[in-house]
Amino acid sequence: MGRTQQYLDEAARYSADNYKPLPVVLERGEGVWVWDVDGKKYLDCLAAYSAVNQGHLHPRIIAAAKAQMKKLTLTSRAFHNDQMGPFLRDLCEATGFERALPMNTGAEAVETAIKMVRKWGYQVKGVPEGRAEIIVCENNFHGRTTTIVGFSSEDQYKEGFGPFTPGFNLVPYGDIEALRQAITPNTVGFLVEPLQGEGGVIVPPEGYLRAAAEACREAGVAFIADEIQTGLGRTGRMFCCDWEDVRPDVLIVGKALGGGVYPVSAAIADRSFMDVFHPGDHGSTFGGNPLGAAVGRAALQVIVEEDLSARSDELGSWFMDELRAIESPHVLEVRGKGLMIGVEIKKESGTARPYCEALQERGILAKETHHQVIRFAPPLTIDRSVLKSALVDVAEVLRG
Ligand code: IF1
Repeated sequence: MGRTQQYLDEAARYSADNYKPLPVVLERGEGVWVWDVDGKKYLDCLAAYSAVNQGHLHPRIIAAAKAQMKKLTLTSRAFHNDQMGPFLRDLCEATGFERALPMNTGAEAVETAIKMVRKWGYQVKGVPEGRAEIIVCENNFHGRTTTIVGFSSEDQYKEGFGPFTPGFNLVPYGDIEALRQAITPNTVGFLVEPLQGEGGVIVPPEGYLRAAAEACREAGVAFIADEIQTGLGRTGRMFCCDWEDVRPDVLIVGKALGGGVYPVSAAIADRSFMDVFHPGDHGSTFGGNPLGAAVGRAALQVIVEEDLSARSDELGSWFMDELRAIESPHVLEVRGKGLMIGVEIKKESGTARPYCEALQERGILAKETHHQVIRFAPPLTIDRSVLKSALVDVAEVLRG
């Protein structure tokens, strides 16, 4: 184990016990590769849960970060800076919306969207003060704040953290009738992942997003797309909603918006929603800071100019076909979109964790989600040749 064990012991001694990482200690990354402290090389098939779509240390993003670090990194929003405006212009142009509110983590952008549609509900839709309802889906994952975990259907995410924020109703994911039934005159929003990541890489039925957006439009309910994990090329389109030509009322982005270098997120909407915010209503110390803005611009440019969505679409569908062709007694289903892929292990074959540990032994880092699913989500810059050679190991592990 060499130096690895030292680091594992130190983390065990000093870190809160809030994760169960694979026993690998990484010290360097480049592109789709990462190296541990003992010099072992791994193919990164998690990409920090889709926060590293552009690959580790993308030269353009690092260069932008280094250049900005020599100038100015943080002013707070008490003053303007010369990076935020250009970043938000690029972000609005890339997404086709009028305005963006920059935050840092995904959860902060989700909270921003919740506050936005509630205030819109009261001030524009006319919902009685304090009565706003937001519909969310079972198996959702939108972050870890107490408001957000309060509407999770995963007991562990809630246990011991109450009391929770009222005004959220759960419906089954993918069930359009259930959504229609759940809408009341006080419903202000429907918050949904266009493809559920943490929930186990759950792809909704074809047409669900379109029908849900239509139901929301008919009822004057904001369709809020959480594209923090599915966005920015991950599923083979710029945004997963693009697969069904759905334009959400509120778009939430994060993770890869920071290019794997810096936390950058945003809630994005037209003025009809965004203009409920007035000076002092909402914000954060780091939101819109010049370093994050410079990094965010470069991160966006890389996704657009290297056409990472097309790579994800082409390589993802090929990789899923190859995974499906593996004759394995343990695989129940291969599913996903683009390079957001889940391989579900049959319960009689145990959980996904041992398969991830076996992959680690072979130099492939993948992570299980919801016990039974191995998630494959490498950086979108990956070459087919690298996926092809990884398939040999994946096939052997799955046939094991
Ligand atoms: C953890 C999960 C993934 C997200 C979506 C909002 C957020 C996330 C769709 C919040 C964050 C991260 C959080 C991290 C592990 C990872 C994760 F397993 F937790 F659910 F990706 F699937 N919306 N997902 O996926 O963004 O505040 O973290 O920046 O909390 O363990 P954040």
